[in-house]
Amino acid sequence: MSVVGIDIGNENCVIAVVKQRGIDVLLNEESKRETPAVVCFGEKQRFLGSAASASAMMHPKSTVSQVKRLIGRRFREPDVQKDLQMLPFQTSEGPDGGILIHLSYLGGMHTFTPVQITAMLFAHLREIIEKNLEMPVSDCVISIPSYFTDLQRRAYLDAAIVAGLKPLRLMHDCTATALSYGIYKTDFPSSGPTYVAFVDIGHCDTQVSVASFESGHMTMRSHTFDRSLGGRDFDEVLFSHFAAQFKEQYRIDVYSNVKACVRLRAACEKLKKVLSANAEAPLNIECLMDEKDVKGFIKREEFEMLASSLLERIRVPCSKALADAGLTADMIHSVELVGSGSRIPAIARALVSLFKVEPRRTLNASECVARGCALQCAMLSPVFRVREYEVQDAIPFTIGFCSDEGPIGTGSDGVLFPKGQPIPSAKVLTLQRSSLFHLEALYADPSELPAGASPKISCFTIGPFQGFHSDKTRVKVKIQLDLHGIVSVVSARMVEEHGDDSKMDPMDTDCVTASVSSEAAEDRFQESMQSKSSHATGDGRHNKATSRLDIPISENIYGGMTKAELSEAQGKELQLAQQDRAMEQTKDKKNALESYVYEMRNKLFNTYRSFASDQEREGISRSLQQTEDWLYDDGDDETENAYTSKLEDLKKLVDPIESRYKDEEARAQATRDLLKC
Ligand code: ATP
Ligand code: K
Ligand code: MG
Repeated sequence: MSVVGIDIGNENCVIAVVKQRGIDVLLNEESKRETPAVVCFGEKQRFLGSAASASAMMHPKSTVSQVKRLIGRRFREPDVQKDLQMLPFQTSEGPDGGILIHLSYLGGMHTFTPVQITAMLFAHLREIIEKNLEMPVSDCVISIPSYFTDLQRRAYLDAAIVAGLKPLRLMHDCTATALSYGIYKTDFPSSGPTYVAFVDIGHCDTQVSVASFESGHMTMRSHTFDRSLGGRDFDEVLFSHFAAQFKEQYRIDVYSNVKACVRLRAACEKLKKVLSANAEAPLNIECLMDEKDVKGFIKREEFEMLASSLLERIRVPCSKALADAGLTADMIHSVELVGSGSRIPAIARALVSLFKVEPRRTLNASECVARGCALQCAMLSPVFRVREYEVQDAIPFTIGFCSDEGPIGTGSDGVLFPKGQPIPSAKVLTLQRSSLFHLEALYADPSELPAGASPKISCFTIGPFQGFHSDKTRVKVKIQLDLHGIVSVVSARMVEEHGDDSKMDPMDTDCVTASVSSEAAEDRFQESMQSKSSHATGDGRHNKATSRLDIPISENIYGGMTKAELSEAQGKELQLAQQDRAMEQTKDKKNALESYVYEMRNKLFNTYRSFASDQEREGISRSLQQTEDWLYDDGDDETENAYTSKLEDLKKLVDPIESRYKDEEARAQATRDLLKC
């Protein structure tokens, strides 16, 4: 069984696996530790990861990046519209309000959802893992931003499932980072918890969490974020600066040209990285547009000035993380800075003034999330033994429930799982109902949500059922917040205690939480159900007996995929993967033919020279030349069969000569052996 952690970023993906001797980060086909989170569609085939970013410039409109920004979101959200303006591919609103991506592929227009594109990335990563480990892989832990909504979590799971993965847990980025920090640290003071702030600045976002560590145990105290503040926004500052400058200086409007935009953005990202290590940097792009070469130059101070409002904004989620955790800066033991977006030197300076300590970089900034996920996967895997360590995570948004009769929950406001509620958790509600009813899950405090996110989560239909009597029957409903941070109604049961007229509180709730294992919560729920009814027997002589009946539940996830859509997507992904493989095979066959031509031409005039007659040599030479010409002409783009049969034809000509040579070799060897004895 595999023990894998996967971090799909907006820019880079990282895969970590736990092996007997420790955690390894896997290398992709280019021997890189990070794989670009890019999918590119060519005329003939799909390119994934490194291959996709290599072909991006050739097919700018058919290259999809930053799909994590789009998954599980609605087309009309203002933030989505802003993102789409920066992305070169074409999109539209789907029938469910989601996003559809349109691009040209295999000579026609194709439409994909963000879930499908994400699944392609997952499938690519799975292939890298399987090549590395030389075995099939499904179990894994996958990182997600803490601010992902219920729908985004479900969409991510769907994408993983389409790709044939089985996520044991979706884990918040900062929780994974905190785990890879805490599990190795043994020097925490024994008295009281140690508070550490984690600041993760990625390509598109900033996430901050405060965790508390005690020996053998960590608890996430807060999760805060700025969903639209990452490395990309610093690139954008440079982009607008140079776009304006070039308009003035060269009279070109890059905004009017997709390819020029893509190229200038890429150059600005490079420039930003150079500025992290140098006081100034040049920008040169040949033939950016209208056949004009452009040149620019910027000093680090000027960049920092242009980016000053961004630097200021980084402090906002940081102070909020402290406040949400109920701490002040002086109570923080240390600040750990991760995510490659944080490599801009001015960022660390902005944080010092807030936390009053120099942020540290103890962790590997680009790998800690994937490593933490791999560790968590090992902890959840039955085959691996990991040091006893408890991870207690918390949900970032308050979840409430409504029924047809109004809000339900522990308070009057319908809150069931307040922000900070441990993951996983379960609650049992006791309601008085006589027939089918609905329960609606929602985010009870929309002000906590990222701007534009819908507070509606899902609707559960409990029933149909017929109460035990004409008036209301007690219905126990179990609501679960699972390890992924996804909420659902998992069971509903009519319960009646005969001969007991003690009144039950209609809002009676039992709460069960657990830190890592979902089974624990499940077991304790079963226990609490049993202990509640332990006095009941089926024996009629007792004046208390319990009847129970399970009620069917159906769920409607707003904007989610149906089972049918999911399996259609699986089928489609298999078909696309097959197409890619066929294309790869064709390329392999073409390469084989090409190298055979070169190899034989060489051998014909060297190794095989004395084994072929002049006439044979001339004939073969001619065939080799013809094949080469064909390869550069009509044969440039042929079927796998065409290449194979050409190769066979050539082999028929060369084989007699090759076998003469081999016979001679064998004879010579025999002679040598004879002489030896
Ligand atoms: P996200 O977390 O938003 O999903 P991600 O995990 O892919 O994205 P990272 O790989 O952590 O993001 O960071 C990518 C960002 O880091 C990019 O914007 C990139 O330009 C930036 N970056 C990388 N190296 C440097 C550097 N030396 N100086 C400044 N920025 C850098
Ligand atoms: K990453
Ligand atoms: Mg990241």
